[in-house]
Amino acid sequence: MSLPPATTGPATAGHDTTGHGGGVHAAWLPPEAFAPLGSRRVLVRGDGMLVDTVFDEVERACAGHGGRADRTAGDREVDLVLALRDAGPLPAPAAALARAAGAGGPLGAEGFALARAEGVTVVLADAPAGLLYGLFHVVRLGAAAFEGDHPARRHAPAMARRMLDHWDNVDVHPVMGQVERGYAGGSIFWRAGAARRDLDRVRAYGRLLAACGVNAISVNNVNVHATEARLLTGRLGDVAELADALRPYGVRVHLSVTFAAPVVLGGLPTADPLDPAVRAWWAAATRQVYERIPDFGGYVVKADSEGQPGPFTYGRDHADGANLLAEALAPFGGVVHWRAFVYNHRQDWRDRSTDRARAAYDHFAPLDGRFRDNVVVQAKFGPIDFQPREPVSPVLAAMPATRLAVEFQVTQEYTGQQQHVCYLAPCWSEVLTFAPWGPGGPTVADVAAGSGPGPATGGGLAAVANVGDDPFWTGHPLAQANLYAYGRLAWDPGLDPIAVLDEWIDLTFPASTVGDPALVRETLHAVMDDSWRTYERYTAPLGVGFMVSPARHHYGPDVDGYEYSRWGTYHFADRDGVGVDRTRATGTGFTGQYPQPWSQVYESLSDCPDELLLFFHHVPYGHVLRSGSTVIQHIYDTHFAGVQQVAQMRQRWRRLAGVIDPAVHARVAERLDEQLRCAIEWRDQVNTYFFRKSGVPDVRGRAIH
Ligand code: GCV
Repeated sequence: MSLPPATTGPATAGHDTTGHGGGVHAAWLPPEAFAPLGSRRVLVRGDGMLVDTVFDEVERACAGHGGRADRTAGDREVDLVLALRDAGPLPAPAAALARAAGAGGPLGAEGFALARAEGVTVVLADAPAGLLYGLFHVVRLGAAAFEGDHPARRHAPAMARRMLDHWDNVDVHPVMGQVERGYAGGSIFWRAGAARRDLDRVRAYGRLLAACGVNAISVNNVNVHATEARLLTGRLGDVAELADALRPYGVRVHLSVTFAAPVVLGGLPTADPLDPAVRAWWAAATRQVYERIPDFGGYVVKADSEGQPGPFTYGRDHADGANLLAEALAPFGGVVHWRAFVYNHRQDWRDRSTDRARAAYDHFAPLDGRFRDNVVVQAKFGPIDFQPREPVSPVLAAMPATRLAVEFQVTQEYTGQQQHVCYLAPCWSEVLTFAPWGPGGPTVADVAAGSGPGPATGGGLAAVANVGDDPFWTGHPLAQANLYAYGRLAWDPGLDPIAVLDEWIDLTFPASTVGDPALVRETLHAVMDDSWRTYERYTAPLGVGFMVSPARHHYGPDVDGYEYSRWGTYHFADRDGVGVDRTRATGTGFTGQYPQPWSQVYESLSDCPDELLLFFHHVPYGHVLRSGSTVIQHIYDTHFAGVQQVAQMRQRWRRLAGVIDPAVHARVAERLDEQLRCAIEWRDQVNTYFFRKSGVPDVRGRAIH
């Protein structure tokens, strides 16, 4: 197998605006990150495609850093052994260490154990994927992997499936472009109706994904248009090529399909899920997919949502629809990810009874227990739509007999569109560690992992991807950290997001490549640690959400942008107050979708957490928050503070000039200028809007227009 370029190789021709002299930024796998491993004597033992990948990685690292890579056990001394448990005898003392590491039962399909004693580090796995993850763990540990003794420690992913959904279109969509909600250039898979066939780049992507723990991707947009529909049949070869490129990194390919496929591709008069001809069509189409891609992951479906076809057309429900596809996939071990993002997007803003937040629960909770085992109901983390702050979706606590996946958005649609620094791992960590049945009980991560209160196996995590053909992968170089952190939290949701950021910093900015490693670390923490909360401060206040500009595709402020639109109404501000009454007592009743204690906490004006107050309650501007501030003063204060923080971020970043790669520095500096401009616009529009509505002056007398 040939490895993708380490950092700036031939695959990247035409992408070079990085100043690296040849291509795509290496992200968290620069050659220098392999120095500790590559300068050692390494033995790789075992067979299989992924073990070959491990060996190739080791061989290349050793070639670059003076070490030695072996595949056969001899009498030669070794520093590191990466071995499958059944790979045959190992040299002492690795053999004894491997016995210790392996004690305690099977390590699983992706797990590994690591131990170190007498100057030898051993990574042991039962299956090739485990060895691959073990290798990248050693890379992450860096020099520490070869220092002192390490008692045997077992590692295994919390979630079996750790997936990224690309919203990439094959054709350039007239409104949404090549990548829907893409902020990093074009697609790495498709260009203007054709497969790009830049398979080196795809392999490099697979390698990055394996190194952070992602093991599945869906390669096209959930809004499936005419050309994209054909990926399932006539253009399956394009998907197979991607699957071939990603397989050596343990990444399985999934496909978004249209529910209307039997009609639009098969020429049938109906796509009714209970129609025998429709079932036969899906069975045959799916069989052909598996003939071509034997390890195909399955389908992703957005049905009866924002204009996509679905079972409602035939008077059927989502369980009927999902089970149809699941039945076709079952013989091959595939799964269908059926999205719970279903709501009425043709609402009348005058109608106060319709609440978009209620929709997913209202549609799906009654169907609990009706889905086949290989259906994963995929719910966005919050009840609305990836806002910077939302409560956890009540669907996640309402379907104990259904496999549930939590969906995040790594692409920053509502969080600054990769123009703004917004490190999202703290947000995801809050969601994953949230306990829907009360503190101390099972968490959202437990539900996704299958260790929640119900009998269902977990559906894992899914997230909308943020990469494109941009030389930095993600447009904003610091947005790479979001992709890395997503994979790491899917592997272990208990990780501290700031510790994950440290991992990313160590890998992406190895000490040997920067002028002042301590300054780099300190600056990146100063700029990134709190950047999600900073973003929250200068945008929509107190959980109200959605004050974004529709005209600019959800970028920048427009307080009333969605207030009178068919997509839903979000803040209800008038001269007296602001917020959405979602209580049972006087509002839409949404609080009743939560189990206790949250149902009561959110219902109660005094117990509701400040950051979600306006999501659940309509309150007067003078309402005193738990923080002691009034709502109106909080709006003013946070907006002034948010802008100040962005100005400080920009100031801090300037100190890295000449210390890090100039291309990275310049790109981030340019985006921080834009972030400051945009934050000022947010501050002034939001503050002015609420000042004009309420007539309440800022107690600190700052400029409001
Ligand atoms: C792919 C939001 C986005 C849409 C997206 C949709 C979804 O509404 O703005 O672009 O469509 O979510 O998640 O399906």
